[in-house]
Amino acid sequence: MEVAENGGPKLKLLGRPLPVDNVQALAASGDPGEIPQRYVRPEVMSDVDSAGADDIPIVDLGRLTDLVSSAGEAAKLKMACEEWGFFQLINHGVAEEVMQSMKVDIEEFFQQPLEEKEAVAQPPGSIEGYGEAFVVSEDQKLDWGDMYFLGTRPVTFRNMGLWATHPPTFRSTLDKYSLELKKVTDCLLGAMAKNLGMQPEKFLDLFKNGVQSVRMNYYPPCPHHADKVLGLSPHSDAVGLTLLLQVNQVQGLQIRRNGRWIAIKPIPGALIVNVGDILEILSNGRYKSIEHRAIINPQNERMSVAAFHNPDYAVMIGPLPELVEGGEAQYKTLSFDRYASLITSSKLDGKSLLDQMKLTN
Ligand SMILES: O=C(O)CCC(=O)C(=O)O
Repeated sequence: MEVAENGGPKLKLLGRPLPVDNVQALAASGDPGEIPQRYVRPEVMSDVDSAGADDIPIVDLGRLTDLVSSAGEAAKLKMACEEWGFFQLINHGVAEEVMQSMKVDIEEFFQQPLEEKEAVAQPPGSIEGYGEAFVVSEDQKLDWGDMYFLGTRPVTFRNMGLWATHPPTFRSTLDKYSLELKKVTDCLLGAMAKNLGMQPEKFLDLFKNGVQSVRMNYYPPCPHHADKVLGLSPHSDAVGLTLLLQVNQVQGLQIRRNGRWIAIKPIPGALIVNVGDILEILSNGRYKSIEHRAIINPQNERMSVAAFHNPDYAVMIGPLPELVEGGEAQYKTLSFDRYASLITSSKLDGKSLLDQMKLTN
């Protein structure tokens, strides 16, 4: 286990990016009619399904935790995790002020001049801080977006030198937001455990001291070539559970379903939840971690905040014995360290990490 500057165990870093141009600055300064070839992705408009978005499941957390309505809502959650891997979570109980402050502070952070944001730039070889993710080779295609990635929980994992001091409320806002999302995540994990036929406490224990990290995404508009660039390449999340906040009302998230890309239309105030690779593995494939990507709007910037939740680093990443049920394990079992090292040098590339974990290969 690596040790951080503050003495706590060090955040496992997902990818060690090579330095590339800042996309917000590039979009603001370059000739909008011309974009560097490294951003041009001919595949963006293939396999797009313009219908389908309205079918995405909606789960009501208030109903899920209410004795009278919980059975019906749990059935919706089960269907969402087994058949979609994605759902919108309404009535989640996170106070409107907490959500609103997070949105305002992150907008203000990204609006600062580049030099100010670079005060919290990724140190060389680290994904934490402001910069880009998953750039691992000099000739790889690049995403039309910047990000600001921080470890948020447990608090001993925080690298406070990389927590912005402007806007001045940023640190306390992120602290409150991360705590609220951890509570929502625990609630969902408890309900998922019941749906899987497990003791909620046993399942929650796996995640009790797990790391939460937050990725704040900024996607500049691309007036002439929005149909040729991608804000975030197709990937499934290598983590346990992700909760995504749409910062402004510009759409861009798409999920891959039946071979087609379908758009998610965020419900105002909802959180978008997705099952990550680790939950797919722990559940021995009963829950699905789905590929998704972010597309770019020609006129408007877009921002989102993804909060990733992982099990404790001491937990072995593999199918839980009680969920193999005398059948066959579909995935390998690895220590968290070995699992993290599979991720470390791989760029976002469809489901390649899960494919490496599958035993049927
Ligand atoms: O911006 C989005 O909608 C998607 C973000 C995402 O998938 C991520 O940060 O991993």
